[in-house]
Amino acid sequence: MKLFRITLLLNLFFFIGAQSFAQLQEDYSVEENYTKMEVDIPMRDGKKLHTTIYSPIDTSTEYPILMQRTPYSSRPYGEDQFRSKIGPNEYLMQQGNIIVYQDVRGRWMSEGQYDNMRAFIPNKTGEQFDEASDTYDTIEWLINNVENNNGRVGTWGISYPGFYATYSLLSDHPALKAASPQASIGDFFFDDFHHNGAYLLSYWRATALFGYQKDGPTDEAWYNLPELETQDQYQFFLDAGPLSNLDKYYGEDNIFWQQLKEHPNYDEFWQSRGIVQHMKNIKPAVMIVGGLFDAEDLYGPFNIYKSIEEHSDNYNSIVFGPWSHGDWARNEDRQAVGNVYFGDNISEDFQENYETVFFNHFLKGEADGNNGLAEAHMYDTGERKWDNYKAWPPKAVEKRPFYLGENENLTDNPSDSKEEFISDPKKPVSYNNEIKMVFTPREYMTGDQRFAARRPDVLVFETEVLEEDLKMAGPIEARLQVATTGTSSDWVVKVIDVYPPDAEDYEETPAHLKMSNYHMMVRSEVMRGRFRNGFENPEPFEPNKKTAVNINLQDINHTFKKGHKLQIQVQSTWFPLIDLNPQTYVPNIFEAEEEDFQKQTHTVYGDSAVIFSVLNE
Ligand code: PG9
Repeated sequence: MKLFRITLLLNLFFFIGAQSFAQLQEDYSVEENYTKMEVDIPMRDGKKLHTTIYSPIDTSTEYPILMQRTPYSSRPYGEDQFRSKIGPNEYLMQQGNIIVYQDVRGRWMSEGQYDNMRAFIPNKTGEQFDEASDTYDTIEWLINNVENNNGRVGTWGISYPGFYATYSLLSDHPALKAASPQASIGDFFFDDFHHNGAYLLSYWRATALFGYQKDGPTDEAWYNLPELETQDQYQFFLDAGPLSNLDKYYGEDNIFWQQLKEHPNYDEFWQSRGIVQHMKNIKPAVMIVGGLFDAEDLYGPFNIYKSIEEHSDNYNSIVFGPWSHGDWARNEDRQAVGNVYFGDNISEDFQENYETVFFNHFLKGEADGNNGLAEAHMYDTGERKWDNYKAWPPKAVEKRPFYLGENENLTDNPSDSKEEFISDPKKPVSYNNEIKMVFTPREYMTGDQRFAARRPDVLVFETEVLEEDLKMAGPIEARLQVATTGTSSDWVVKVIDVYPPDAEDYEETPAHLKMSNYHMMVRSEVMRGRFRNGFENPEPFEPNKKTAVNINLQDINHTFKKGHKLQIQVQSTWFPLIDLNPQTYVPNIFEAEEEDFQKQTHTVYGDSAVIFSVLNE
């Protein structure tokens, strides 16, 4: 009984503790509340990694260590230079934690050679290293050299830093008690630079960030993004023609550009750099975070969570909100993605009542998993409210096929109808309806798809106006039956929520647009057809032969409201989000010639289906 009372009091203390920070101190200063130290920590092979340590000035108690390892720099450098905000969020910053940032091997002020998505080496010996051993060696040094630490370490990071947080789970350091990989890259063949084998041309400029090796520790950027003659991204890449014409911007010294060109298939180069397949027997507590409209890393968060769930019995949880890449770490009052508004203070609520509770529980508290948080905290992006599930995907779903029927209807049964369109690489379907040059794509994830629906080379299938809510929770599986007059083709499936005619505009709705009849993208994905039977060994199509092409679209948690319509669009170009498929089979599209790019006629048959996970509440 006594233990129960103590536990109750402790939980009450943390509940009060958390509430006492409900009001953040507006004028909080990192410099007035933290000291800063910069050290070069030696790894087992002797290379030193530059590490910045912020420690609370109040030394009356001990603190856990919260660490982020990053390729994007732990600046500002200099022990008298302070970040304005540190840590995963301002609640954890103001409550007091030891916050550590480290430049990963080969980046910025750290020594060594950089390797994109460095491959994990199981059973390392001697001086063999990877990001797991670098994490282990760093934690070992911190625990033994940083004053006032309580012996518990957490890691966090968004995107590439999220990848290193995921990697930290493989360090096997006993002090690592919690990790929150957020929008973690899982595999560059399915996140960021490729989707199902299609190269994301929209990432081409970002190749500069990761392609060049620096000579030694530096606090100045050693790379530049290519300066282009236009801000019209569609026209720039259309005029550029075959990918080989882009070589003039990146020389042999851009190692990553060479790697992209030399490895068009899912070969050992990419497979060895994926992290998902290593997520087994994980021990630290994990909270995976992602954005349901994250254009960069969706494959990673969902598949890392599912792999841990399948292969480990640790505390493993998932949070997906109505966010674009990294929105949950910002403090916008109104949460919107592109033209679509979802609600107020959604990120701050997550930071205070989820992220802070997770880390406090495992790094300062009981660490028994009884923290009141859900296994799966998933935002319904149609209903605009949070759902808490005991499992993700939820068990109570029915796999319901919607067939691509005649007269552009979604039907409950297959038909022997078929729809044809001409796919012309010289006039590809744009992936968005904007004219600008982007570093990486973002707004299209909720973008209006009416501009595409009105093109003859985009097939549109939709339900009648829904007479009741239709809730989808989980993955979407497109099972297409197609043909082409060519020998190569890409297939894009887009899932769209068609708003009613009386839908109201949001503050975010631009003057040229009306939310009336808005065709909101909910989920989309491409399959480079040559990989339809496997990503390692591409295969041509046989002209005019009916062929199965399956596409797994990432999970959703979305209610198509009564009065809305569910719409599916199918197309074969998506430019310049992805590169152009010549539609003539060539061994490597990075080496395709101008004459390989041919207009072809594609066919979609009426026994094609998109299978949704319909939640029967
Ligand atoms: N995953 C994101 C990214 C990787 C590579 C190039 C551009 C973006 C990120 O780390 O933000």
